[in-house]
Amino acid sequence: MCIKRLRWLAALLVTCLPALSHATCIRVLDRWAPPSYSQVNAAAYITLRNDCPQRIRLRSASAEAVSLSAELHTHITDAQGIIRMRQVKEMTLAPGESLTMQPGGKHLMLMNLRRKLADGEEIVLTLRFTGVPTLKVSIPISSARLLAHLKSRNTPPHH
Ligand SMILES: [Cu+2]
Repeated sequence: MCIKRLRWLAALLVTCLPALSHATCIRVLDRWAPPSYSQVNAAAYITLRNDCPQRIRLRSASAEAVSLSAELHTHITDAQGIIRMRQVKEMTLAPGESLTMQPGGKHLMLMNLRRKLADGEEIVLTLRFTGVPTLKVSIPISSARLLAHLKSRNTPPHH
């Protein structure tokens, strides 16, 4: 296939994509964040499902009302076996795939909080993607979810 035809195809795709990609084809399956107590930064966890026909890339997040910036983070185990947080450029979701954020795994990091995040309140996070429109997600601040997570970690596995 010649380059010209490829260009034409690409132009056609760009023209058609907005019609295909709709905000509702990204589903929010779960969302929560622990209270911040006195921390400078706080984590937030969202589980997304990609019901769109194309691969989706989560590129950035923000929560202007409560933090100066937000970053996409994951955890890695370094050469010394120590688990550390790492910023990532993006999180990708193939069609039909879910992206689960959870403590110890992928998460959104709210950097330099403007104020404390109190149990029971909701904050709004803005998620920006490549491929689908920007999504605003309301995140409940929940100490119960944090406790449930800590409890599940301390429960020995059943056989
Ligand atoms: Cu982090």
